Amino acid sequence: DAADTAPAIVVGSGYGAAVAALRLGQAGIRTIVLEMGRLWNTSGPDGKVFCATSAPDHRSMWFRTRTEAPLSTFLWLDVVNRDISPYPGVLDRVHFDHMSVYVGRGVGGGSLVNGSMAVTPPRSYFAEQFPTVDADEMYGTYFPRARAALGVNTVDPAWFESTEWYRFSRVSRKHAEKTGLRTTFVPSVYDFGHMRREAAGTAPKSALAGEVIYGNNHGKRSLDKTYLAAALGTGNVTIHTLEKVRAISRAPDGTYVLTADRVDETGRVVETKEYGCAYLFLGGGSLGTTELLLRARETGTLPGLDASVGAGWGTNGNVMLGRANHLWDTVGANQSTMPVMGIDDWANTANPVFAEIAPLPTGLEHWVSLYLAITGNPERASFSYDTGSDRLRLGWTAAHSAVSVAMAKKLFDRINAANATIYRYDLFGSGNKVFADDFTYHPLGGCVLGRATDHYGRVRGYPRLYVTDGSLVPGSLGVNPFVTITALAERTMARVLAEDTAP
Ligand code: FAE
Repeated sequence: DAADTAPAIVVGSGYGAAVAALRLGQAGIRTIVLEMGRLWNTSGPDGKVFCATSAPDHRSMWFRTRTEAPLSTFLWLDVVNRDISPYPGVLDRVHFDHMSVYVGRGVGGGSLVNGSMAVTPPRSYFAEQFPTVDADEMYGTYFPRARAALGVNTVDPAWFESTEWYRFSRVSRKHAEKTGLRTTFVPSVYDFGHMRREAAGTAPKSALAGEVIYGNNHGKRSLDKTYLAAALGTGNVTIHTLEKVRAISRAPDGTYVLTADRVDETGRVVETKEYGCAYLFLGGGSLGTTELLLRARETGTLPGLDASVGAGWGTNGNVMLGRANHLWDTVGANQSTMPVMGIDDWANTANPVFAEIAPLPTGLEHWVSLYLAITGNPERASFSYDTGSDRLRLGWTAAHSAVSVAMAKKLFDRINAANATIYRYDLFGSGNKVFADDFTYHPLGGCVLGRATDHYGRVRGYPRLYVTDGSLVPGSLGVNPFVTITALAERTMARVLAEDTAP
């Protein structure tokens, strides 16, 4: 078969990939996007695109026979997970030896499953993580550009104070204030206008119906509705779904050659395709992009890749935990799935933590305050490529996670002491686990900016090969990552289109 060729190819369709696709399309460059997940635009038997979180079916997870939700138990009962039939579902949990990584699968990548929190990092910490990036330019141009294109909005404070749907946040705020800690509102890409209509009963419920990790049927401005819709609107971008790029090599003329497996809905490979392009943009996310480049280096198809490919990976210090409230501190049976508030103790340089006040929508009062803590864990790990199994191994250890736990514990011990409360022991499996330190929502690094690439995401040693996603971030951001990933991709694309594609 003749290879399918285009001037530009983008691997993946998450944040970094979507920015690349839009800006290439606008520049008049014909672009093919290759995404291993499906397009989420058709209704299932229940009339909905995505399944309910409380009754997950085949659509929930990526080729599984049982769901693997982050909170596995409640009152120690395995009431959360369900048997399902294998299917290219929207949420994947990728297991390494001591760390599991949740990622979105489908057109839109992580935007389909995430909590919509659209946070810009504190400038001083951004500058620390990216010493060679012009912070003036980021905060003056690229962060605002990213927020506008993503459709970031904020909850109306008056509505927040009055609605039952955010009682859980107000209770946690009260406890933080009693501890002498600062809380802050967190912007979102969930449409708060829609959410208020949900609450009023005039729009179909999504955030107020428990929907989030297996997709939102309404209200969320995921990438398929923002960047990717605009990319398709240029007429220059085509998206191929259920195609997983397996290998990258370079032809003698310097163009890139990709091998992609197309799977059907049972996961069977039905076709192996070849693609060719002059410009190749990798947006498969921290795991996806790192895997492609490590395999290319180790199998010798791109042997000149930098030795740092695979290094500089971290979890953004993620730890999840629950606190048990007093009987009078009810958190409400009704909880919006979209977090809008965080406890911000990042300025505490001895123990920086930014803790998202997370919902636990069960439809019942349970007195649990749940948090996703982002800790300033300085530990980093590397990926290696295992030739025998053709898989990545990750050097992250339990000792690395223990650093995140110690930081979260320091903060929440203070909160518990100030409020005479205790932790919940029943949420993360049978072992009375308090701190869920074995998974992350925020995989970052693997092809770090300025190390594996130049300071703009151009892969070292390979002209016209670029990284545009979370693998550029050196393991920690201090806040939820997608706004930063989007803004860095905007910066890369502005530079590349100005300098590398000129005739
Ligand atoms: P990503 O969005 O992961 O996209 C990569 C895409 O590439 C995926 O669609 C893959 O299927 C596809 N892909 C990978 N490998 C291949 C291949 N070989 N061939 C073809 N396609 C491939 O990458 N972040 C926030 O800022 N705020 C939040 O509230 C938030 N909540 C989260 C909640 C959950 C449950 C999860 C899982 C994540 C959350 N995140 C949140 C993290 C955020 O979604 C993540 O940082 C970004 O999605 C990463 O963007 P990338 O462009 O790096």
